[in-house]
Amino acid sequence: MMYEHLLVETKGQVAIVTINNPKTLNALNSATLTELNACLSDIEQSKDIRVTIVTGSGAKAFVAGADISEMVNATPAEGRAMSLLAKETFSRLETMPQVTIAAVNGFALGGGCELSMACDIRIASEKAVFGQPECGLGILPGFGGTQRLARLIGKGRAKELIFTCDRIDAQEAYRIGLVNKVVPAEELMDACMAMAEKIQGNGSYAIALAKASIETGTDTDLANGLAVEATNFGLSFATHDKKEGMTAFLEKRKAVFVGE
Ligand code: DAK
Repeated sequence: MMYEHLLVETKGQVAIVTINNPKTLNALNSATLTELNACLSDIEQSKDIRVTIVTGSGAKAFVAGADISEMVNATPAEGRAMSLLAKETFSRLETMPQVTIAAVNGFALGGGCELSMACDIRIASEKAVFGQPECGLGILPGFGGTQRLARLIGKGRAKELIFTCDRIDAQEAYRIGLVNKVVPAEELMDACMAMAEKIQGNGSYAIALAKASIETGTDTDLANGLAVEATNFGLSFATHDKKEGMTAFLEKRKAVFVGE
């Protein structure tokens, strides 16, 4: 499928989705969000893709936020429509069975920071810059930032970042737990691919169940989260991969997983 605002490439079982709006530092307008949603929906259906890497085109920006020129004159109804579209798109990153990695190559501001937070894992170039500048524009984070940032780094730090609109560099983002890893800019995609390969070597059905358990569990209390885990754990016992993984261990060989 061809897109106007995205570049999509596959390398083996890894899909690389690049937001490609270079004139606006990859800002997210409605058309881009619509395409991203469609693209993720396709990937979600694919049995061949195990990991999706989301990144931004060029050396400067991951995504510099929602497109301010589109928002400036938007009506409340348009704002709501955009919010619903973004909610669907960002939630898809969390509910799709594939693992999602944000390769944060530069500015990840506002909606860009929020997009990275909707991914399962964030790997940042040392040139990456994070921030939630919305309150400086008279709005608040609206693509999940008030929720996902607080869950990732805690309420106190999330409030500080959102209220001050401070920008932080990759090392600070690492220190506060916003990103998983920081690497030199030129090594970013290799680092993401290396992690994708590690993930690919494990049972993808089990990973999907673990992802779903973590996502559901962090939105509920411990008792319910443990109940979800128990159900999914039981489900994994119905898979070929569970039998293969354990048999391979006992036979001292490498497991050959099929993803079911
Ligand atoms: N939108 C539109 N254009 C943008 C943009 C953006 N977010 N960010 C950059 N650009 C454009 C600039 O206007 C400029 O265009 P030209 O002047 O060349 O035509 C071009 O990209 C290059 O940017 P700069 O000239 O500014 O480059 P600098 O190196 O000087 O600065 C920067 C880079 C990233 C620090 C700066 O561009 C910047 O501060 N950008 C804006 C960052 C920002 O405030 N982002 C947050 C936007 S608020 C919603 C839910 C959520 C949201 C919205 C709606 N609903 C539920 C409806 C989310 C809101 C946000 O994300």
